[in-house]
Amino acid sequence: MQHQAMPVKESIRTGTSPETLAQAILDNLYYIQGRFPQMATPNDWYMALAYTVRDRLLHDWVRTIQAIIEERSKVVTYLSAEFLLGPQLGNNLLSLGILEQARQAVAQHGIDLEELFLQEREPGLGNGGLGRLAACYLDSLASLEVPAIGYGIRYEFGIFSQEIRDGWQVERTDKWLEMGNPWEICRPEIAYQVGWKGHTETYCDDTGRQRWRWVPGRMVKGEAHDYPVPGYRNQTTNILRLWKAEAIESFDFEDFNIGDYYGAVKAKVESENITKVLYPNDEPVVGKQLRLAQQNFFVSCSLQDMIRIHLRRYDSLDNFGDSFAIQLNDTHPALAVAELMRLLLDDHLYNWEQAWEITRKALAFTNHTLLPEALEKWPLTFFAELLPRHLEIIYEINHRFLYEVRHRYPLEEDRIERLSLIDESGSKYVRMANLACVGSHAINGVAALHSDLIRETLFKDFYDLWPEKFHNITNGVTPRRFLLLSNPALSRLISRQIGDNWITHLEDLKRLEKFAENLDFQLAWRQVKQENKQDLAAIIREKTGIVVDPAGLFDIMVKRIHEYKRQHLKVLHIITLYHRLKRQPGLDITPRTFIFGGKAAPGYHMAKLIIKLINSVAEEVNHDPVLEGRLKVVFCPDFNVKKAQAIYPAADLSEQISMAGKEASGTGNMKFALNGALTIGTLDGANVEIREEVGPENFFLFGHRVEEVNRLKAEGYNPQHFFQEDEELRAALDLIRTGFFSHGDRDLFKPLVDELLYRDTYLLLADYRSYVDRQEEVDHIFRDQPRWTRMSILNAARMGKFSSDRSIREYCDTIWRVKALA
Ligand code: NBG
Repeated sequence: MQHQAMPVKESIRTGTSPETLAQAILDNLYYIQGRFPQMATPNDWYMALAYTVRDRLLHDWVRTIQAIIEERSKVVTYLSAEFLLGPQLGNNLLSLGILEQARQAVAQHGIDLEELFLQEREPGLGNGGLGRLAACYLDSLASLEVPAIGYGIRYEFGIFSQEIRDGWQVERTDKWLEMGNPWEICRPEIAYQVGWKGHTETYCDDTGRQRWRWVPGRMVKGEAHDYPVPGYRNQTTNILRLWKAEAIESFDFEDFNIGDYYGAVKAKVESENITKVLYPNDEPVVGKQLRLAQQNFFVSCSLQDMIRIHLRRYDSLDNFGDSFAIQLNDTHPALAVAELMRLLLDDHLYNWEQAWEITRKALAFTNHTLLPEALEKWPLTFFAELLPRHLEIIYEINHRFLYEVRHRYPLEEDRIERLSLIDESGSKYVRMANLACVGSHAINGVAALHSDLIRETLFKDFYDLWPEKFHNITNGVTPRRFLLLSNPALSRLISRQIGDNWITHLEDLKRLEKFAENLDFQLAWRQVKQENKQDLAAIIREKTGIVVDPAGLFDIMVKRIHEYKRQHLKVLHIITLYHRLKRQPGLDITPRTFIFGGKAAPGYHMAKLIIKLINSVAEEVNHDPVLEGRLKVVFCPDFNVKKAQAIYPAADLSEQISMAGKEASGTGNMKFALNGALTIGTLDGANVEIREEVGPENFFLFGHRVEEVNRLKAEGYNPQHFFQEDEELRAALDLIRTGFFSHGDRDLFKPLVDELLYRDTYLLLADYRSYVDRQEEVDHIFRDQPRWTRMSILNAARMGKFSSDRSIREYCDTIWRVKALA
């Protein structure tokens, strides 16, 4: 043993020097993983490091929780069925400010930190934008030192992982917990019972008042699993609390005693199924019992938990609405309106008026979609079967609400029908969005255009009633994960130029503007982009075998596959360029790599066909010798947060090409621009504000705007008109139609081509010409590298508004009435 004097001895659990970390890692390897270094697998080392990081987070966590309880500050609770967290290790190291120390510490054991990053299985507990937004908001809440709890579901299987076989998407279950999960802390003592099915009864309470009681047919237990959510270098750590369903008794002993062993276990399995799997649709599907059970489950656990916390701080629930600001992330947690009423009325014996006041004061609602088909509604029959007491409460809310409406708008039966919480137009449904609107004190959209459109269309009747309830809060993304962590080279360059205050005050990036023309800075900027493109090219080669040239333009479209997002418009552009080169091989065009990524809902056939089309076009284009490699098409399989972090930094061009009026906001658009990509896009969602911020001269705009889309549709839009008029468009569609990309099979893509030729719901044909022409300009400007670089720098420099810190500040000021400490 060596006996060297150490200057000040750091605690092995909290110390942050490379030496202490190295020792702590060894300790955890030994005492948690039960391994010697000689025997340890990369996963063992990853786990040992992760536990080392977790120890340091817990230290801050305990302090934060004490502060919440003792200072009685108002707590924000974000209710969301999805949190798309992405890998935790890198982000947590950055938040603690010990990334470099950790690198050195593992190096002392002969290990490369990057290798350990690769071990991590990301918690993919979300579908796309909505779930990732929730994760960005948790990051900002902690970074702004706002006490907050995220409440959600601990799915055993997150979003499926995607494989491509013969060009088609194949789904595989995401066994993210398989290798253990070092980040979560299971808290069996924080558990609540949740009922479903059964019947309701009335009785008289001690004061002689009539009361209701729900006698559930089934009960399940929700157990808390906590994740630390650290703020950026500020010693604040908030909580993400995810609920796991557990059977209350392991066995039904009665069944067991009469010998029905399997029957007894079945009930246990059924209860635990509630949190088995995330529904892989980015838009809701009607009629899935289990999904309603999931929503009820996590909403009830979360509200019971808030009530427990509240009663530790105060004697009564009278001021519940002052101690929690509860945000409903879309309609998935909208049952909270009925459940909070139920808890207050039935369990805590409030009268209706008091309970209603408390409920409305506490709840606020964010809408995330304009697609009318995506508005969640539940068939009345099975709602009644699953949640009989909630339905009674919803009827009562509706009764009182419609009474008010009738008073204001006598004889307007149409309006009343539209506002009703129950859809009675055909088969009956419970309308979750209406429930959320009535039960909340605030309703917001997620980008300026989207908020205008919900006022004018989706929720017009509610807006007429309560204009003061409506707000806009434009989405944002966290600069910590999406610049600092995922683009370290650009971050270093920026910080060298303007200091590192931008990490928590993104508007500081403005100071880069004055270097936009500086040739040295431009050169360095380009070099970083080039290296990022090389890194992505290496990943593409490894995952797909396709070799791409990082010198060409990287033109990227990554997001869920959906017709309204129009990945197939991008394909029509690629086919057009291909066709031009086939006819004129000598044509001088800018070499481009087109990169796609994104998952299709497993039951969404058209979206899956679009993936097949992309891969079929790739096969032809990538192998055609006439092109001499000038065009390459890549479908990057299994787009997730980890891949996203490598993709955004490598983009030259960001594709944001949805039909105007359909994309609520988009957040990928912000992540691209923040990393210096230029956008080609329609006036949709947050594109409108991005263009305003970066300046129209630094944004490639195309396509019909919302009013024009509406006009076209009102006039009886006919895609044939555009098809006949435009020779290149005809050629592109004909190549698909005649089986050129499907080995002569004319049927394969027929559903897709027919949709475009005879309906074209999302106006691809109407926007095609302006899109292709704008792309010409992109080609042109890309050749002028100083000009392109200048535009790229200005894009990044003007992204300050799109930090999720700004969004969270706005929520705090206008909706939650909570003070951000930082
Ligand atoms: C999505 C929208 C996006 C938006 C995110 C986050 C749903 C239901 N909506 O445009 O499609 O950026 O929400 O607000 O997933």
